[in-house]
Amino acid sequence: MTRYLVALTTYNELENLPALVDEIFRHAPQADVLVVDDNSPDGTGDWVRERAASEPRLKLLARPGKQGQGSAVVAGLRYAVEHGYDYVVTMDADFSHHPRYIPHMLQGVSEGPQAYDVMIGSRYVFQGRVEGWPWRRRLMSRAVNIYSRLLLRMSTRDCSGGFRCYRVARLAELDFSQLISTGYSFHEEFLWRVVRHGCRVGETPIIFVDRVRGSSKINMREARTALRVIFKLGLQERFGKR
Ligand SMILES: Nc1nc2c(ncn2[C@@H]2O[C@H](COP(=O)(O)OP(=O)(O)OP(=O)(O)O)[C@@H](O)[C@H]2O)c(=O)[nH]1
Ligand SMILES: [Mg+2]
Repeated sequence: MTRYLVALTTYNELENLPALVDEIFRHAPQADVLVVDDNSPDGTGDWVRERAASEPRLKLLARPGKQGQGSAVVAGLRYAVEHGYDYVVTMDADFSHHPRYIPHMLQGVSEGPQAYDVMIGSRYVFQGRVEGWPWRRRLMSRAVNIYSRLLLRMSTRDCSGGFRCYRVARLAELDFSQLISTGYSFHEEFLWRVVRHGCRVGETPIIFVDRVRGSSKINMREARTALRVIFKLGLQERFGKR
């Protein structure tokens, strides 16, 4: 039997998570849902624990404190490898990544001889877009994508989004300990590593909607760190050993 995992990263997402988990099960009833929570002060982890008591498809990976979104995604990917899943979807838990796209993303990595190893829910391909962001945020995201594509020599349109679906057998071939990102540059770095490893990457359009509930966890310090890490990887891309 094919096994699917949807891995969510949460830090204070109690306002979003209950409805999101229901919606994921509505669109992907065959999947398990893993919540990687960093001891959210708002009790997100406690809610998962309670709900998981009556919902065997729901799992909690509780970490002691906030360790960054990137490291939480890695924990979800490792969980998929270690627990024998075939496909894993990673997504934010603030409804910016809508579960209605999951079936199509899974199709992209599982069906036909042309199946991809990685399928990206992409804001920046035809028919994809962002809704609800002020122009400065849009510009920043576009600029970060151009920056990463140039430095890391990647052709993917959306390198910074975290809505992705992976074929777990390919993930199992990778050495996660090589990753240097713990924060937001994880998405660019991991994509760069899977492409270098020879994975086939596809993109399918999504409409990304700014969060309606809860607050953003991104800040200028983390954003600056992300740019620095991508620059460092860019040097490795140009001058480093393969
Ligand atoms: N486990 C864990 N999850 C995190 C951490 N930081 C952010 N997250 C979660 O990762 C997802 C993305 O974070 P957001 O705050 O939405 O960041 P963003 O999407 O880049 O920014 P916005 O568009 O402003 O919402 C959300 O589900 C967060 O709750 C962290 O340190 N640990
Ligand atoms: Mg968000």
